[in-house]
Amino acid sequence: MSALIVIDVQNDFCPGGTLAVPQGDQIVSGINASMADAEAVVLTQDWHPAGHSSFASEHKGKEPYGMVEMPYGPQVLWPDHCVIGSDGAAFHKDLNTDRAEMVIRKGFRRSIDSYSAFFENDHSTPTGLEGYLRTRGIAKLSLVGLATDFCVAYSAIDAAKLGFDVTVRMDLCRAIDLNGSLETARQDMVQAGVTLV
Ligand code: VGL
Ligand code: ZN
Repeated sequence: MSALIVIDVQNDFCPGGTLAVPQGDQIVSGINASMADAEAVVLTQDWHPAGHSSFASEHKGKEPYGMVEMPYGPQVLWPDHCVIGSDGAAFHKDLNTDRAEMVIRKGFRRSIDSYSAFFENDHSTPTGLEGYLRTRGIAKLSLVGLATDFCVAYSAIDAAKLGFDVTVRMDLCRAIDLNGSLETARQDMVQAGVTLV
């Protein structure tokens, strides 16, 4: 069985949001269309408490898109985004959420970021999505959403490492592209055995 995994199609990642991905809203209608022939649909939602440690505003003298060293490794600092319960954390108004059988929220621990839908950025704290998919007999995943080079790529690579058969629909993703991060993500996904179409 297969599933369509829709990553972080939320207001803050769309034009007008605090961490807007260029053209982030342009994939919404295509994503809705791809739900029609999906066997199962899972949505993910970036979901941070106010004062999350990935926010540049929490680090004196640091600017958004700078770097810090966290106990789990290097971490990009972001503008405040997807704060729990805020309009920015809500799904884009045109995203069809009716087909979603599961919504997985991530990044809700203040001290650790979570790009991947499977593990937090320490690469060991699970979100529970793996167990959900396996217990439903889902082995094949198609990933779409935002942002190609962060949450989509991290999710795709973790899924491939876990043994899922993973395809990323690049036409239904958009990237932040920080210092060549899109090309790096592309190479890392291919290296991990992810199919890019
Ligand atoms: C994301 C940066 C911070 C994403 C989430 O959804 O790609 N990027 N939080
Ligand atoms: Zn985030």
